[in-house]
Amino acid sequence: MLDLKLEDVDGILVRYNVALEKEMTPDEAAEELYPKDKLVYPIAKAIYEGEEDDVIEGLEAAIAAGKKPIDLIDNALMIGMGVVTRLYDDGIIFLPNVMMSADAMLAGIDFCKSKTTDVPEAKGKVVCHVAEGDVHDIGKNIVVALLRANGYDVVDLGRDVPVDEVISAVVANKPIMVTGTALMTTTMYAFKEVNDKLLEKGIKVPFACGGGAVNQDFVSQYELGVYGEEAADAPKIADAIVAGTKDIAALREEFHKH
Ligand code: B12
Repeated sequence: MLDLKLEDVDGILVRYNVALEKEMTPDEAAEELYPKDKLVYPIAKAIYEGEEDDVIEGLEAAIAAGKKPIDLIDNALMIGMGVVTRLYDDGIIFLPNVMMSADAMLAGIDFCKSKTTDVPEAKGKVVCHVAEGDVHDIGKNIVVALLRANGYDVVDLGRDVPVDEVISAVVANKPIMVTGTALMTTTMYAFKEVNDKLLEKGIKVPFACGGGAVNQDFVSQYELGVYGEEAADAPKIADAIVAGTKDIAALREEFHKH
């Protein structure tokens, strides 16, 4: 874990609320949002700049300083992606910048995964995918990395996965859980189709869904859906299933976010 105390996290959140002034350049606006932590700052900056080599260099330095690679996904890479998302949502940077940052982020996630050697024995199989029509796969990749780090055997179907391909993979692999990620209001309805086709085949596997487009209310509208807000919820939901909670209503209750 990074040595981020609650006060530090509050500090980061306060910094995210800064009013970005119109006359600022994008780089100046980004500078306002970076965390001050000496190890996290260069990683967040490299994500914003889309510099993959610098992301890896920053991660190597943090690991050399004793940080756990898997924790750096949430505590460093995600902070950089948070800066990019904020600047994009505020119209300060545009799609080409976001694409470069996303690639740097994905390279960082891969690097952290490759450095995670203390993988426990497999607890069960999980099938992961991004909804049909949706290419946003950063969140899904974090879900996959955290599930693997927590001892799950993951069948990663990738992004923009046709509904029927999800069903075939579930039939072939008999997972303890399926995950879905959707970041667009146009793609999230594929989850309902996955749900219905699984039920048609009599398969009642918990279907954990997350991603910016969906919320608790939406995911609870289909029988197998269990909403997870954070990627870190995915291994927790899987652990609950392995521990014996197979009932969807009980899982929803346990992972309900108020
Ligand atoms: C990065 C990004 C891109 C990148 C994606 C790169 C990639 N490889 O993923 C690129 C540049 C390619 C892109 C393209 C597009 N994008 Co875009 N993109 C974004 C952006 C800025 C950030 C998304 C992101 O990665 N967030 C960080 C990740 C980590 O978050 P996350 O996936 O939600 O995951 C977190 C949780 O949700 C959770 N989670 C996720 N999945 C799961 C699953 C389970 C089981 C659990 C428990 C948890 C969980 O874990 C993570 C945190 O711990 C958002 C803006 C925003 N505000 O979200 C727009 C956004 C998603 N994009 C948008 C759009 C419209 C597009 C384009 C159509 C743009 C265009 N005009 O071409 C295309 C999409 C093409 C397509 N068919 O998909 C819109 C969607 C609007 C909508 N409501 O539908 C957004 C919201 C921007 C906006 N405000 O308009 N985009």
